[in-house]
Amino acid sequence: MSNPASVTGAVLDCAGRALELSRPQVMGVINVTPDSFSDGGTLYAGDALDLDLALRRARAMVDDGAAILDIGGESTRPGAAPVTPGQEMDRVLPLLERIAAELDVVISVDTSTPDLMLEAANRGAGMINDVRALTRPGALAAAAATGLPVCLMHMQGEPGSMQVNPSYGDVVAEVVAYLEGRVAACVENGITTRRILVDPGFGFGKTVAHNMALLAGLSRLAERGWPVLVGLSRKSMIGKLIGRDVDERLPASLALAVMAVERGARVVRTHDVRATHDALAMWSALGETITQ
Ligand code: 7PJ
Repeated sequence: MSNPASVTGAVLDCAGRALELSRPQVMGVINVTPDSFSDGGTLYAGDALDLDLALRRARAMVDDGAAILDIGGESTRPGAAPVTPGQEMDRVLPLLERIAAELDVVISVDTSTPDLMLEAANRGAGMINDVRALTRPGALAAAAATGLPVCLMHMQGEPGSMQVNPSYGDVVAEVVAYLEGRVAACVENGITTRRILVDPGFGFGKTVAHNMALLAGLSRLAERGWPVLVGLSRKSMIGKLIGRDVDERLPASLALAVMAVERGARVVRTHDVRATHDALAMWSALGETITQ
């Protein structure tokens, strides 16, 4: 499990759906929050989530090539209002049920809340994506009980304050060591490495320099053998580096996605599924051409 070849051939069992990781896959972001940073509120009519609109958005992402849809009901944007477990479940579960009933796709739930992990698994989720890497009390046990694959993300600090003064010695080494520790905690709790993905957590308690060092050194994480997921789509590092507003960050996001895949990432989390799918399809096509 510690060489990249094991990732190349990896297939994740996501509640009976096989997720093939021999080529990079696209995870489409669906935020059911009134306040997420790049698309918050776009699925809302006033205070209420427009389920039909959200389902149309989900269907379009599947048609555009998303292998996974990631539904999140908590905004982790610094300064976002905290959400209670009950609110989070009320936001996520109705849409999850509709998608599970109507679309053929792996549904990931972007949550740190143990009760939501369990309930989502009962209603058709195929993956758990936790930006807190199962550190909330009860999260390891809940994720283990679901039997689903889990994505463990690195974050320094907590969302509210993580961007205040992020600091590292060797950021790549520290992120790899942290994720190693979380993988070990998972294994101790009965989550086998075949169910684990890891994510360096771009933008979560990191300066632009930290993010770029992590991207440049991403292969050091990929070499550990766990499938690597990355979220770079529209992130503020792009704004800081080249001065683009959030709705002007697609070209830079595509470049970052390809650079990440080149360094071993196998799942790319994005708001822009069609464009990201096409960019990664070109990457895969070149690989196939070279090996012919
Ligand atoms: C990430 C995420 C990420 C994973 C968010 C945003 C902020 N989950 N959830 N990785 N980002 N695994 O979409 O920009 O980078 S929320």
